[in-house]
Amino acid sequence: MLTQESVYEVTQQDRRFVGAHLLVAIAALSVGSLFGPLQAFEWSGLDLYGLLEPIGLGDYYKGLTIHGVLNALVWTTFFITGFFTLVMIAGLKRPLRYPGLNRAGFYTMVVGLVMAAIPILTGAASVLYTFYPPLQASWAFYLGLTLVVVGSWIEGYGFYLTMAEWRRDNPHTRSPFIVLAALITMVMWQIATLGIAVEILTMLLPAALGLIDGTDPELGRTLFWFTGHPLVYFWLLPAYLSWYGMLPKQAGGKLFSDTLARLAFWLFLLLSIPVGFHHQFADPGVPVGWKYIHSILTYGVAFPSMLTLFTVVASLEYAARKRGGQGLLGWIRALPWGNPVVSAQLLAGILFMFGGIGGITNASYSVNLVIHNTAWVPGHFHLTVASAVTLSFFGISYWLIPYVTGKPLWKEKWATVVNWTWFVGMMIFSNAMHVLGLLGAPRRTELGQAPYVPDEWSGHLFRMSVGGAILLVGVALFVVIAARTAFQKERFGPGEGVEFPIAVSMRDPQLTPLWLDRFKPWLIATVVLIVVAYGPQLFEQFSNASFNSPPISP
Ligand code: HAS
Ligand code: CU
Repeated sequence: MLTQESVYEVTQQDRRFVGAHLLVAIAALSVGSLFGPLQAFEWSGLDLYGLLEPIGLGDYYKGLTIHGVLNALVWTTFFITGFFTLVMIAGLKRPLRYPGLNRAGFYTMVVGLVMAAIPILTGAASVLYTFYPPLQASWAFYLGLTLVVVGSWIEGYGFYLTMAEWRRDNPHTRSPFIVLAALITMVMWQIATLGIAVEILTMLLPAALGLIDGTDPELGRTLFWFTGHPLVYFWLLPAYLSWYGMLPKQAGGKLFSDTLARLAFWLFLLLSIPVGFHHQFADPGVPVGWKYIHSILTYGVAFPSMLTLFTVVASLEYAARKRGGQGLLGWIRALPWGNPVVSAQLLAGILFMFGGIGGITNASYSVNLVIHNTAWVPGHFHLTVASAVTLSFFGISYWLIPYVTGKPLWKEKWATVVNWTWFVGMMIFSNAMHVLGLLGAPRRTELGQAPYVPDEWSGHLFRMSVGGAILLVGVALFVVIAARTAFQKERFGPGEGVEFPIAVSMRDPQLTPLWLDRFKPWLIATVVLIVVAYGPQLFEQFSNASFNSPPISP
């Protein structure tokens, strides 16, 4: 039966709206990525910051802030909200319920970005992407970040209202997996960001405006990591959405289990937030019992990633065997490696296996004390946010940009080169950083001129800068491909174009249990678990809060 819904065509206006998100995201990535290699070079003794002195960008911490904020926060948030907008429209086969609301959300994010960028560029916010108090930035930085978050909330409300209307029209149908995945991610994000909302509104902004004399660094860190850990799943889950809901189709197969895919996303809603103390194992102000509880829960939140490893690899194996692949592992060669959309996600997944092992290592209280605040940690997060997430987003871009612009991907072969360049560069870079961390090299430090650098480090420091240089080549090529694709004259001819990829599940999703398609039980459990795992400590830290740490403006 051909209903009106099944022939819904995404409008030009919606495509342009999604494209606007991608434009900001990729612009942020291209500026932010310039500052990454500069740090790697500085560490290996080649200080290029001097060259940037005349344009006011010669400061290490300013550069590190630009890199962290633009790459970790802006590239991701704008890409994700844009990608999800299309997932909602194409997944539900209907327009947004209130497009004006989503536009208001997007413009709020843009205003916030500009507001935060000015103090960063003028050196009034060199406080890194974690902006730990008592470091003090300009009020505009905090207000700008707040607006970016509020804008993303507004876009989320637009998604919920669109879903509510679909649900009214389809009371007995299971929601499409990709739509459910996007909504769970947004709900998780909206609960998670309450932490930094409270931190900024009660402490950082009033201190920046001179309304209070100081901050409470311990409470600040607790509130930050309430948001900071789930933030990493806000980045990861859109990549998982693609690995489960799109990659099997792109690889020529089907999703192995719709049920397991949904279960993984619900477990992320449940477990992403009450684990933040694993970033504070070394903080004296948090009692050890609470650290222990969060450590156990961290092993819990690794579980849905293991489910993902199983389900996605099973889907890929099915696809590969359908394409004639054989053998215990030989089938891997039969995957469509020549398709850059696919190879980006496969390579991202392989890098994430190492990133995941590192994460599980970090989560151990005793091992964490060895690697905390060392180069190991940036080694870990470059395998996760800069690989699993960023390389997957590259792969998604290779079909998404053609989809929204109506123009074919510029030089498809070069996109494959980008993927392998990123993979090789990241292998070298992250391995060097992990080793340096084990040798005791501190993170967030200018090492180039440090008197204590032992000779033992120098080979790894050199490898790190070689990896960084390779990564710079990779990202530059990606930006060129994205820009040439979007701004070329050539368009798809009649009958050509990109299809919106939706993987079919091996089993009819209608057979998936209803409790895996309803928010209520999961939301209740999520709130209860947060109250149990965070409530007493938050109460305690608020009761004992003393805003007497004088602000330090770097
Ligand atoms: Fe982490 C620190 C623990 C995952 C990001 N993490 C960080 C920081 C960042 C970050 C940014 O417990 C530093 C923050 C700062 O500035 O201080 N992390 C974990 C654990 C996981 C984990 C247990 N992290 C991530 C992800 C991130 C991310 C994801 C970003 C997106 N992390 C920690 C801890 C710290 C930490 C401590 C504090 C360290 C300290 O002391 O400061 C887990 O979620 C990981 C589970 C993952 C797996 C891997 C499953 C593998 C899959 C691959 C499938 C393969 C495919 C390819 C599809 C178990 C799913 C197949 C290909 C073929 C060819 C067949
Ligand atoms: Cu974490």
